[in-house]
Amino acid sequence: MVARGSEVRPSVVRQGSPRDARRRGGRPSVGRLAGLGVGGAALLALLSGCNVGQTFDGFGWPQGGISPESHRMYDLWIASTIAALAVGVFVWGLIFWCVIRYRKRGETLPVQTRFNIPMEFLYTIAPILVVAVLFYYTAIVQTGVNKVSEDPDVTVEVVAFKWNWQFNYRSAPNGQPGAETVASTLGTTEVIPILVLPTGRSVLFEETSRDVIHSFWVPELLFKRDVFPGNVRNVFQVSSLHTEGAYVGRCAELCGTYHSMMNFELRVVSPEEYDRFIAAKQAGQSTQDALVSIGESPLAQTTKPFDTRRDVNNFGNASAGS
Ligand SMILES: [Cu+2]
Repeated sequence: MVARGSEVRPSVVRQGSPRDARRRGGRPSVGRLAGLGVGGAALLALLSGCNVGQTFDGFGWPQGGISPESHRMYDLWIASTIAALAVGVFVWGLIFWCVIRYRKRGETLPVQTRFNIPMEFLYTIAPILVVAVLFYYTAIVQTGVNKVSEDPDVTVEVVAFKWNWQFNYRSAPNGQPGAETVASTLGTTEVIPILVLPTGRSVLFEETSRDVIHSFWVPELLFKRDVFPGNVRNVFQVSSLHTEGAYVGRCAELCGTYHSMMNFELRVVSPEEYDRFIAAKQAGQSTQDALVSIGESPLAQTTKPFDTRRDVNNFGNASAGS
């Protein structure tokens, strides 16, 4: 008679086998080592606290960012990565433990375990718990980052077009009485547009596109939002910017030939300098002159205009003119 798989009970499970002796003898098993690894990683994360991101170079993200929202997203990113690593180390441990512990030793089938209810319950519930915890914190951070107030300190209209940007400083958010553009900065082929913003004030970004879908992205904000043409007006807000400096901005949506060169610069200055910059713009100065008037560099520090390589040869001028 041929025995069914679940009925096979090879001799390896007998009491007093050499393996049992090893187990009792205190030599760490592979499973125990895997457990130690997971515990060690968790302990490392706990001990290192906020520095764990710094230790591992932000796990691929710019470290920290320049707004409270970016800090919250950064912390979520680091915590999620640590959770994923812990699960990964645990699973790798299990895999290697199985590979070594149950490697082929002869022609006898190992114990066939089926319908192990506690085990099946565990590997159904555990992933649901992991996803539920990640979802909970993601929902909290996302809601915070998407929060838009009625009365921001600064409102900027971001206008995207192939392949540049215009920034309109508005007196109030769109739709509110008296909302109008008080100053404007336009990027050109020769000049990178510089978006000047103050520290310590909330900033509302209102986005609109002249042609196709673009995406407004400042890596140091750890945030990007698509810019749509037509009636859709995407908005987002940062509650403050805390570090003065020059930060590159990019388009993060493939929008055409020069998409990769569609850059701008975010220049974060003190509130007093910002007020003087806007006043200078309103007095009729160019963006570059207004920047010089507040002691800032007139041209972008983090990127430069792209070479369009459009000259007479590109258009076959010789033949066109004949
Ligand atoms: Cu674009």
